[in-house]
Amino acid sequence: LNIHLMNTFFNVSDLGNLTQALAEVREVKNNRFGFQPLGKNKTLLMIFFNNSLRTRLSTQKAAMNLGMNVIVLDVNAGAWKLETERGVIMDGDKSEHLLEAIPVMASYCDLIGIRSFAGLVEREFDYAETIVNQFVAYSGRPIFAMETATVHPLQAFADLITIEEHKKSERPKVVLTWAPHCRALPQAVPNSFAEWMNAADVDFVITHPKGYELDPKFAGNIKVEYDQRKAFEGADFIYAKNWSCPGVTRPSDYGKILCNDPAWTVDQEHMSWTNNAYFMHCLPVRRGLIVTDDVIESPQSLVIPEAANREISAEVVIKRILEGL
Ligand code: AN0
Ligand code: CP
Repeated sequence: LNIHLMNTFFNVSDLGNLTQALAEVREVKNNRFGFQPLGKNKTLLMIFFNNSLRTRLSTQKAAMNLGMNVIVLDVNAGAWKLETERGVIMDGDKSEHLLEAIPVMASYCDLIGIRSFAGLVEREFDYAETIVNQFVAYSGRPIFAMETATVHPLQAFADLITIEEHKKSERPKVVLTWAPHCRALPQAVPNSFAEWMNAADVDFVITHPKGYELDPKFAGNIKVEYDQRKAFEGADFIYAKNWSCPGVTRPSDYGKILCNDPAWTVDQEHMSWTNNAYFMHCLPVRRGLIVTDDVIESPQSLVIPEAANREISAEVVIKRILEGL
C-alpha cells in the first residue's frame, strides 16, 4: 500500500509525491464513482464565508462521487453572524463566537472544507491564516481549503492537471501574468499557482507591474520578468490573474490597487508573442479587464476544461482525507 495520508490540505506538500498524485488523478478521472465505499455514511461540511460558483458545485459533486453526504453552510445567508476575535464584548451585530460555532459545526460532520477570503486590511491577520487556523485547532476534524486568506490549492491542483493534460513538450513554459481589475482581489490564487508551478516540472515565469511581488513563501526565488512581452515570448501556457498588492516590498500598500494599466489586459496581440499558448484563468473573470472576448473564446482557451478539473482535484483530495479517517 502506498497512500499518502492527509489531514489538512493547504499546500502542495500536503499531497506528498506530485507524480504519484497525478497518477491518482488519472485513476479517479477514469473511474470517478469507483471509490464510493470510502464515503458511505461520512459527512462533508462545506462552510462558505464568501461567494462561489465552481468551488461549491465541484466540491459537492466530488463528495457525491465518493458516496458522501454533504452539508453546505453559507454563513452570510441565514447563519448567525460570527465574531472571530477573542476578548471582545459582543454587543454589536455578531450573535455567536467562532469558538463555540467551530466545535458545534464539527459535531455534525467528519471533514470540513472552508472558504474564507483575505480581508485585505491587515497583512499579518491574513497571512497568519487567523480564521482557518482556528478551525484546524478547535474542530478536531480534517480541514481543507476552498480558498483561504492566502491559498487556493484545489484551484492550483486543477490547474496543474489541466497543464499536464494539454502540454505538448516535456517541460512547458508557463507564465503567470498579472492583469488589471476594478476591485482589490486576494493573492490566494497566484500564491497557490506559484507554489504548485515551483513544485511541478515546468519552466515557470511570473510577470507583473512593480509592487505586486508575491510572498516568497509561495513564489520562492523565481525571478520576476517585469517586461510582459519578454515574459510571454515562447510561452506554452498563459495564466492570467489579478491580485492586489501583497505588501511584500511596502507593507503599507497591502491590499491596494497599484496599477490599472490596460496595456496588461491579455488580448490577441499579447497571445501573438507566445508559442501559440493556451490561455488559462481560474474564473470568475471580467472580460475587457483581464482578457478580451476573442482570447477567452478562442480554441486556445482552457477555462472550461480547467473549471471541470476542479471536480477531479477535489475528489482526489477528499479521497485522500477519507482514506485517513
Ligand atoms: C476571487 C479571488 O480573486 O480570489 C476568487 C477567485 C477564485 N475572485 C473574486 O473575488 C472576483
Ligand atoms: N475558481 C473558483 O474558485 O471559482 P468560485 O469562486 O466560483 O468557486
